[in-house]
Amino acid sequence: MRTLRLISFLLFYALTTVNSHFAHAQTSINKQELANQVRSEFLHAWRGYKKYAWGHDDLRPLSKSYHDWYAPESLLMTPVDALDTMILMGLKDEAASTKNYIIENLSFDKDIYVQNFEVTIRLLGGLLSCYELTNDKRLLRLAEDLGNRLLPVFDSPTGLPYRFVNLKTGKTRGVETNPAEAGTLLIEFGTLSRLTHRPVFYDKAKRALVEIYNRRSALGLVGTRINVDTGKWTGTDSHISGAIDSYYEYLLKCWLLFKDKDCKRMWRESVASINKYLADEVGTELWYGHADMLTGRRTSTTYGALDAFFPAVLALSGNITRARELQTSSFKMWAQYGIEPEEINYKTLEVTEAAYPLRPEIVESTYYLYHYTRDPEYLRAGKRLFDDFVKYCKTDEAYASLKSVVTKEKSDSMQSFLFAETLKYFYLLFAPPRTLKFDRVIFNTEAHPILVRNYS
Ligand code: DMJ
Repeated sequence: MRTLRLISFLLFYALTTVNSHFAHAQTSINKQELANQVRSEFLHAWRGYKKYAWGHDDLRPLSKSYHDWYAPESLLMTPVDALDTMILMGLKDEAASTKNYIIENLSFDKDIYVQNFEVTIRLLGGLLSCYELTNDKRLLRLAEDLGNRLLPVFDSPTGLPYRFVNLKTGKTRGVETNPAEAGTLLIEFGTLSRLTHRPVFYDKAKRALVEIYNRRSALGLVGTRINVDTGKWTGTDSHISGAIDSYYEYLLKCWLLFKDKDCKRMWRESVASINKYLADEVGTELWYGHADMLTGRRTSTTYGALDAFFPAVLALSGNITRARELQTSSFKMWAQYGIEPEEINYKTLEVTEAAYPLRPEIVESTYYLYHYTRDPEYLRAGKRLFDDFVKYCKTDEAYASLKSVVTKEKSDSMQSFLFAETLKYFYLLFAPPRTLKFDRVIFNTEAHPILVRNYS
């Protein structure tokens, strides 16, 4: 009885915390004004990047210096990731000069080992999206050159990709990978195939996705780590969080983008297993935790900023009810400290990883849910997220990650997905729907929109 009372009290406390943080029942939302505010925050961060880090991968916002992933070389991560957002925001001059800078300065002829997954979602995805938005063939040529240089990753005994490849020599490294890195390539490689009429890109990336799926357990779950040479799992923890997340996203999206029936079947079977073994109903709340892929035994009750992509995927798949329920839980995670931590234990609400690296996923899901439901609740929640985001992460000349959402102490990092994703999804949430026809594109996992075509 005492336990029951305690649970009811905790539930009541949790609900009132979320409700009071996100309660704006009477607040009227001026979408145009909010869209303008997002655009001006984009420019604030972009100016900081240009002033202190121009030509480099990322800005270090506190030390006002820069960071290159493969120093001393730069792959222009921030300009390439930011360009399609500038175009969508109508920042014509900035977009034109950034595009020219990329075309004149971006070269992949470099003796460096790059991480295939990150380079694919940020650079290949960014270049392809900007090619489709501008029709500038030079962007497609850059994308094809990059695609050619990445192809050797797939030359493994299993067809699963190695994690790193040398852009000049084609040598590979990184024999241990995960479903997200192996299975988040087909939107980009598949689009490159369609645009260059070279099936090799589609075929290799699709095989990688299928090879992960083929190794699912009898319960239909995948693990966290897998050996590329042997195809054996080396980590059997199953979840929808980092290292697996976008594998599921691409099963669904590749069905919708390419009308690929294998992807449809793989998505449908996979989501049934996720909902059976990973979903966790706690009182009235819906969460997704961790379980062992072989036994289905619950391994942890954690959920985090990365998991918050899943309401968007559920909504895109047509399951609005479940998407809404899970989004309520994501908002609760955000409300506790007024900004979300990387991970919490949803049973105890204890923060298990306190950082906030400017992640977009909760905003992405808010945008999808608003698109599908037109429920003003999501606009009001989006405004709350945006106000908190500005309040805690803005610096005098840019934006900074948080070391801890509890103390709000900042850290010296501003990843390029701030421009590609976080600010793009905020903008699209408030901007008029004509800014980007939602039904005519599929976003890659870095929020680069790719046109849905009538593929044969
Ligand atoms: C991005 O690079 C992509 O969204 C990826 O799928 C997950 N992590 C970051 C953003 O949080």
